Amino acid sequence: MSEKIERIRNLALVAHSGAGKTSLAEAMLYDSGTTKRLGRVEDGNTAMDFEPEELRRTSSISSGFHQYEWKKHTNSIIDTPGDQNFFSDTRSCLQAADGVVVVVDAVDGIKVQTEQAWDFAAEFNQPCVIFINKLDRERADFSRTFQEAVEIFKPKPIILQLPIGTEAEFRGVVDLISGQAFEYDENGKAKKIEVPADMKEAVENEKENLIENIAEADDELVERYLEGEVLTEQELAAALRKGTLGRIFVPAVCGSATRNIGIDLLMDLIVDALPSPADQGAKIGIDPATGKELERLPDPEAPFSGFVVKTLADPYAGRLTFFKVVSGTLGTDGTFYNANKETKERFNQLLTITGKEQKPASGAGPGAIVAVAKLKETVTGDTLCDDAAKIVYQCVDPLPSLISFAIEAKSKGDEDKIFSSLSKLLEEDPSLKLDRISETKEILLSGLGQIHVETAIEKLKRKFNVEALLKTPKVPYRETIKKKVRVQGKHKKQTGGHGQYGDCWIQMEPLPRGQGFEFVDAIVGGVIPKTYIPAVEKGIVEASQKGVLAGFTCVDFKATLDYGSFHAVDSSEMAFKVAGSLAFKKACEEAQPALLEPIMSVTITTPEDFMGDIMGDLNSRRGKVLGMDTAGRNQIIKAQVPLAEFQTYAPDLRSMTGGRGMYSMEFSHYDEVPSQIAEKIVEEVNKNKA
Ligand SMILES: Nc1nc2c(ncn2[C@@H]2O[C@H](COP(=O)(O)OP(=O)(O)OP(=O)(O)O)[C@@H](O)[C@H]2O)c(=O)[nH]1
Ligand SMILES: [Mg+2]
Repeated sequence: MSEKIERIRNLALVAHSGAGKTSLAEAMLYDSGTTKRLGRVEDGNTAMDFEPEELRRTSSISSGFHQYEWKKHTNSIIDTPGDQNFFSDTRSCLQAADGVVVVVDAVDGIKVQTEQAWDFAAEFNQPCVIFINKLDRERADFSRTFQEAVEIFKPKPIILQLPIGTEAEFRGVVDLISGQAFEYDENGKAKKIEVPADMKEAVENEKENLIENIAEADDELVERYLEGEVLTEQELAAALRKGTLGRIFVPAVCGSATRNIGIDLLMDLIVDALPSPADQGAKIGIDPATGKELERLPDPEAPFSGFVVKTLADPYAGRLTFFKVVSGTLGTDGTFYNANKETKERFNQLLTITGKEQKPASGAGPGAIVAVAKLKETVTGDTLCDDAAKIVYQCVDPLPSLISFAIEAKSKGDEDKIFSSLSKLLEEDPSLKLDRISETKEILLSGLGQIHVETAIEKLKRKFNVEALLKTPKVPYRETIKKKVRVQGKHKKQTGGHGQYGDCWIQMEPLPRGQGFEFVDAIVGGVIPKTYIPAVEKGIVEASQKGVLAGFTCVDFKATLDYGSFHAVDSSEMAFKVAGSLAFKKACEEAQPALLEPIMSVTITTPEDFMGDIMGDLNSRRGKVLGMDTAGRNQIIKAQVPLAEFQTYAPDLRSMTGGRGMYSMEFSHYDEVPSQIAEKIVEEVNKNKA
């Protein structure tokens, strides 16, 4: 393997929204000389946040990519969004990283989203380092924050530095291993200083702890340490790297992104302790021909393979596809095979992404994150490979959606354009979903949160110049019956000439929930000729599309056709269909019709503090709590809640918990609406109809 691969670092920055990832990326790019000025998120001039929707919110909505050189290493930053609304992109792009920098906010502490991002890194088995940020801010607290990290995170964080000064006086750090102290000027330039006298004792103590922790990565080192031997800086550095790569511990450093303090040392740590693509070893895939496992080493001479982590949809420039090269080497143009779509794709220009810009790349080997434009069929999650050495890598699925809105065109006639443009946006963001609901005749746009869906509509307007309106969707209620009845449906018409005659008796009875519809032919003695029996069933099925209560589909009933009569001349399929539908309506009216509503299974994760509020709120939403569990310092509530009460949960939970609560949900079953509420719904629907 070439020397070059060892000099690549692909690092993702993860944390909850506002922890300072974009600011940190900005400082790294500036300190490495990649950019000429230090932008600020508030001023909308950072390298990583540039989409209008990001500038307006002063928050990242999509992962940004950039490179910098540091100590002869090529470092690719992936600045992920920390807002749960955009977490699907965070998780997808994280797959391209070899190591992760978890930014921990020294003021607000560790929010649930930081924990979730930590779990993503664990899912991909990625080595991590921690950057404790915002130490210059009022109410920042280094020890409290580190303690919190130790309580929450596994593998255990170990501290490599101590801060010099607090809040506005924060000005530098002491590196525990070397025992050196650094103070920073306004430009992020470090100056070596004496360790402040009042810190000497703390530095000594922490250093002892640290060496003990680091030595754990290496049995031989532990032994020598216990025998009282002094370990060299080189030995400690090697053990630090080994322990980080092996996910035995997570080294933590500290600083301030916006004051540009400690960033150079973090960049050193990234080079020293985070893996190169070569350290990650072989990646496992599947041979599409045999379904057997295959391995690909990050070898530039091996056949090309890579996987797509992100797609951008541009109405003019077309699609931009971001992928990570796993094996082999690509030239500036060429052809590769999409193993998921089983098709070849051509590209004319390999691109490197530097924030907003794309620059021509001269080639790409293992570990490179690059992009190409205008692929025809490739989407996020696909594997690209050499035609002669096919392989499919398993990529993560988009996160499941949590909230839906009915979508309508603002101007009549724009409907087609909205749907064609939206389907392009869906390529860019596979966690958005578009569904046509037959019960309500609505088109639903679903996403991870209200802000997610609203942002999609903003993008639709900006990128495709078409405006859509979002409405709370209608609940897809259904109807059913609760009693067994037997009725006659008779259709008889004598309008001169040929008449119409159909006569059937049916028994209608409830079926267990979820069983749908069952038809039983119990006719004996040919009282209704065989040819007319399917017509009766058809009449019932068609009529059941509009229930008798409020016109919702009627389900979960059994209709048994047991008797009837016919007329040799006037009977027809049509007449028996009408008879079937008359029988259905009559039966429903007599069989105690009831309204059904969809019930969702939900799992809510929240810090303990908000439990009371959340339980009270669930109660007011007619929720049934099924169980509670503790996960670390979070509580997990499992409940079932009617969809009708849960459609706006995403923003409500956000405001109830200050963004610290999270939930997931999926459809569970249909259940009867309590009668008082059902009455109101029926009244409302029938009023609107009138
Ligand atoms: N005082 C101080 N402010 C900081 C620091 N780092 C970030 N900030 C501020 O915190 C806010 C959020 O910073 P961002 O860099 O946008 O945070 P982020 O993690 O990228 O957030 P998302 O993109 O929403 O996930 C901005 O107003 C920054 O100026 C810091 O070290 N010190
Ligand atoms: Mg950001």
